[in-house]
Amino acid sequence: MNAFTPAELAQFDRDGFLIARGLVARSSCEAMKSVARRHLSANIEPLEYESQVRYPGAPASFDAPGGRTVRRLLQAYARDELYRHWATCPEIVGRLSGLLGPELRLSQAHHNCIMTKNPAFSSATGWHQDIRYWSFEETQLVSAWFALGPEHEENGCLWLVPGSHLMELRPEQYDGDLFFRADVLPNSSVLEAKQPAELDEGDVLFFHSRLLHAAGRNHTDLTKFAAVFTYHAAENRPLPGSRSGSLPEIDLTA
Ligand SMILES: O=C(O)CCC(=O)C(=O)O
Repeated sequence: MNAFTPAELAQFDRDGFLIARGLVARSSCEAMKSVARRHLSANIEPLEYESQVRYPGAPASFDAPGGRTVRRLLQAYARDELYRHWATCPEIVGRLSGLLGPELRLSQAHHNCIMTKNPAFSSATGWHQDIRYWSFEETQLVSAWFALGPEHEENGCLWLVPGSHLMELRPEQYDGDLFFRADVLPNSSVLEAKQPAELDEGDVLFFHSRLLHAAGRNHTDLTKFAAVFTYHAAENRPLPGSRSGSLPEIDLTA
């Protein structure tokens, strides 16, 4: 069944995320990673480098140590049929319809990438809510994070604060780059509830665009790969003239 149960939908409403275990077959994960490795070795643009992410501790320039390490293969939807297939397949769209309604759109402007976390160099991602960087009429968007291999603390998995998508957070709780400050009260007590999103190959994490999340560095010998796509209801339109509205949306209405 390509749908969340009523209990799972209630869990998403409460926690702001859900993990669908084993949704993608191992062979498909391996095929998606092969495409990513091919695009990495051929340097197929558009790419985002560690020196461009502006995360705390990221290299300041291309020529700084780690500066030329690829962090994201951007525009995944346009890169390969395999990515298009998984971004729009019934297993994903059916579940998203329960969260966002039947008239779905995939945003090509946000996420829509293969996240790569390189063992030789990777910066940590600070606490943030994706919606603070995006411009839509409403804050109701959901991202699907496909683990293309195991994700755990050692290789830099995501950390989540359950229920934070429902919190009213004030502008002064963020720094100038819109990261949620971890070092000040009351933020530090909000972050006490954090938990790692440990995933196995083929698991898909669905999370709300207001959910506070962060991620660590990769301390293992293997690159970590994840495919990530963002969705919203057709009626929740990107604001004209914003980055969110800068690329055509993909209509997934059944
Ligand atoms: O670096 C990571 O693994 C997390 C990235 C992330 O949270 C984001 O792009 O919103």
